[in-house]
Amino acid sequence: MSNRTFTMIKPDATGKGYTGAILDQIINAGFAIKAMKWIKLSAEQAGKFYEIHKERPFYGELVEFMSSGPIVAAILEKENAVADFRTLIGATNPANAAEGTIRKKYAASVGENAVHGSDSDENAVIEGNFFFSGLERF
Ligand code: RTP
Ligand code: MG
Repeated sequence: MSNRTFTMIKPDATGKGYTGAILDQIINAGFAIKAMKWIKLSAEQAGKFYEIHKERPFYGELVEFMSSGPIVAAILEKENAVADFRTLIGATNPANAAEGTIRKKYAASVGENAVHGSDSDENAVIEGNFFFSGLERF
């Protein structure tokens, strides 16, 4: 069990002005920010990040959405980071997300669901390496 995960605040949430509130909730839940950047992905970059989903029916929509506006990408540290962060963000579909979770509070739909959280320790490392060089993290 690793102590790091990777997150993105997605374009729906940055566009609605929720970035500060979401970062606040993440920090208040005990996660330390070990790297962070504000960037806009090209469709090609978003497609590469989500390559694992390329056979899924929503892939095209997902790539278009994730390249539609700025995102915040970050590496987070906490004990049991991957599982605890997924609990903090709630179910993929905000309609099914628990009360108080980030997706319940800030997400509009299953497609535009405010935040990403890595689903395994292995993917947390892969995803963090996609966005950050060794110089940009500690
Ligand atoms: P994420 O990777 O963003 O943290 O979300 P997740 O693990 O909860 O969900 P995942 O199955 O990995 O799906 C990745 C993202 O694809 C979009 N999606 N759209 N239209 C749909 O039915 C659908 N299903 C998934 C969501 O933005 C989801 O977060
Ligand atoms: Mg996922």
